[in-house]
Amino acid sequence: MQRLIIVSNRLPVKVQKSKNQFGITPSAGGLATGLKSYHKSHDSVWIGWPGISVGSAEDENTIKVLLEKEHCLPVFLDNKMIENYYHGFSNATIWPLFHYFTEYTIFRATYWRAYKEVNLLFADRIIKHADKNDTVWIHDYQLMLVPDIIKENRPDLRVGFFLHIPFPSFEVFRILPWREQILKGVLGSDLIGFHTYDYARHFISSAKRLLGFDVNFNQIKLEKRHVYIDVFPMSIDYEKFQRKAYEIQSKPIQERSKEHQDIDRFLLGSPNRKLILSIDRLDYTKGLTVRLRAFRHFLRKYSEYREQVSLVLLTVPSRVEVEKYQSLKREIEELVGSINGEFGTLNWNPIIYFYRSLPFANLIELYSSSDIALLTPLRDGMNLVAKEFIATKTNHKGVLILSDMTGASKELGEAISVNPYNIESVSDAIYEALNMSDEEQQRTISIMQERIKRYDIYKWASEFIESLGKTEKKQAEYQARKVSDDFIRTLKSEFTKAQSKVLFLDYDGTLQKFYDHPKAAIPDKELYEILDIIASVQQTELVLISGRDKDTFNEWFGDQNYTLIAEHGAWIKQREGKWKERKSVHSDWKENLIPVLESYVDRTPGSLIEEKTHSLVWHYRKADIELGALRALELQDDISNIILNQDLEILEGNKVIEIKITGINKGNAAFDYLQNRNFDFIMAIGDDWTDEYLFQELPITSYTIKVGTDKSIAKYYVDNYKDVRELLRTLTKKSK
Ligand code: GDG
Repeated sequence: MQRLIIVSNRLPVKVQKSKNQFGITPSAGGLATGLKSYHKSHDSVWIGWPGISVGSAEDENTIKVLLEKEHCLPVFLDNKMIENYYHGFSNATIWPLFHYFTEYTIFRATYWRAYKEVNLLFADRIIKHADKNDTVWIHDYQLMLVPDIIKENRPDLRVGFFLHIPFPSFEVFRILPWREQILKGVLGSDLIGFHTYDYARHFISSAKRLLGFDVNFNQIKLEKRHVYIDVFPMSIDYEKFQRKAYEIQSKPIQERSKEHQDIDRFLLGSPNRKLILSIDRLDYTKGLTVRLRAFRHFLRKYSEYREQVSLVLLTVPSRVEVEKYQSLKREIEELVGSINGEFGTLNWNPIIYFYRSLPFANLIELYSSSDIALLTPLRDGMNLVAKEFIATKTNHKGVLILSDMTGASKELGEAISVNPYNIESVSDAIYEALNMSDEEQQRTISIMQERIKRYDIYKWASEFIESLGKTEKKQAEYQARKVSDDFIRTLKSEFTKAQSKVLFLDYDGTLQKFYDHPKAAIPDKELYEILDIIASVQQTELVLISGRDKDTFNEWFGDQNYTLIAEHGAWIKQREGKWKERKSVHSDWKENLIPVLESYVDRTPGSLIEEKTHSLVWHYRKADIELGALRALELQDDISNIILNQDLEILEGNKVIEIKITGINKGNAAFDYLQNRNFDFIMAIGDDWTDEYLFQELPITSYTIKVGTDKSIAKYYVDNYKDVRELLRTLTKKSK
């Protein structure tokens, strides 16, 4: 049975030591809750750091046994690793950079080394533990190298990755000195999930620009497989929050907790009292100081609300070892003191400040008693607090003020949306929230509740796992047609047996790799050797069939013993023969088109024009990848009008746009070639879609092979030009 292996930096349970005894308590975190049902039903295991450093093997063993009952497997980290991998690379490099706090980002080689080391440790634990074909779901920014290590060592495992924080724009991501390694690490996955479309498109853009991969909608095309990118906005256990809110509110006042009674007493202290709630981990990304300044501005601007409104500021201790977090705490406390000092009275504190974590029940009491939630992070991957606040509003009364820099703002469009940096607009939003009619509150809360209820944490988890399953089916289709050792053996035996054989081979991308400039793709010694051997086999015709111009082809292969078909079939040179034009044409049409193409070269740095007898080609392989693709579309649109009624057509190749005479393609060139000849072995290999014409025209019994992972009508696939060379070499190798 396929199992699910969940991997995150921290396990869903906490290990603690008291009175020399280890004990475990479940963690109430969203991820742990959401995956609980999977964790139980799929005989799954959760791999992660138990949150405690122990010195002895004996202690480690005790913890291991304790965790086994919870289906958890610990990865033990020593203090040095925690310092450099966790506080260092994860929280002082990736965390600030991915949240756009470049000025807080620390780049240190020791951090990077520890990150690699710990990622290897996690991967090693997974690899050793996983059974064949298990599914592995890796979480978050601490483990971005793990997917690739797993894929390299255990290609049988299905790997999913989810990033819980934002993925920054390419312009920010490119700052990271280890950017390529991080991207490559994550791309080891079959499916990569993000909270929002923006994060997904930033990731895709970085993969395209930094690693040069082609992208088709939400698929990144790696050489050997496709990686799927999708959006799964994480949610909460809606029922759990709502149930607890009902339970708390239905209790008679005298039976409520002491904290809840304190809140009740405070609200009843004055007839129109309102409570604004702010809950976050104490983190600079949450925008706590700007939020406090906005609240101060509100009290100054709308002074009639003094003594009517209090802000409950719950900040949860986080990363207390990091200096930045300590100084932020001091700054917040100074601001709270200064605001309370400026406006407070004997009966009223504008800000009620807590620096601690509250038990779940107290948290729900706060949510359900508050009138407004003021959540204004400067950047936040999602922000689950916003969804939790909405879920507890059982009477449909309450207003959410939400920063438009959070992932949650994409889903909660009915909230009052603010730019957290704009103090004036945040303070006006507080005013607007205080004056919102009951009907409007009811309307907006109900809509948001419906949405969160429908796509709750269980749905989120199951959608991800389901999508991961689907990626496997798509990959399987390609893998099933991949050239295998068995197939090569059959091919070789058919080739040897055959009396009369022909091989149609494309050049660029098939026999040779792509270069920035087409002229640079000169055939190398190894290639000549392979081709010469094939051409020398008795009763064998080798046909190089390419979009290349005839002069270049002639220069490279004119003296060789092969047939050459150039310019997609416009020219043919039989072996030892002369070049013949298959369709003679005038070339006046080029005069009109060259200036158009030149204007594209001027506006697209790195692009260039190539002139062939029957066509004009605009190459953009060296141009900025996104600008090139955009201009390619623009160019096709521009030219389609000019070439109307001119017997011309547009071909879109691999990073090229070619305008050529119609009625000529590799398919009809090969078809003509086969006329009046009798071959009992036909093979064709090609990499781009101009080769599809060729595959299509060949007799059904031919062996057609596609290079790369794109869709094709060819019967078989190989990964790259190196595999093609290897295949050709094997075909002609003498059997021992
Ligand atoms: C990261 C991303 C993304 C808070 N105070 C108490 C308490 N909490 C709970 C809340 C909520 C969770 O902590 C906080 O989640 P957030 O989503 O708001 O923020 P991060 O911790 O920064 O989480 C974030 C998230 O991952 C998930 O992908 O949304 O963007 O930064 O569940 O309820 N829980 C208890 N007492 C408290 O005092 N019991």
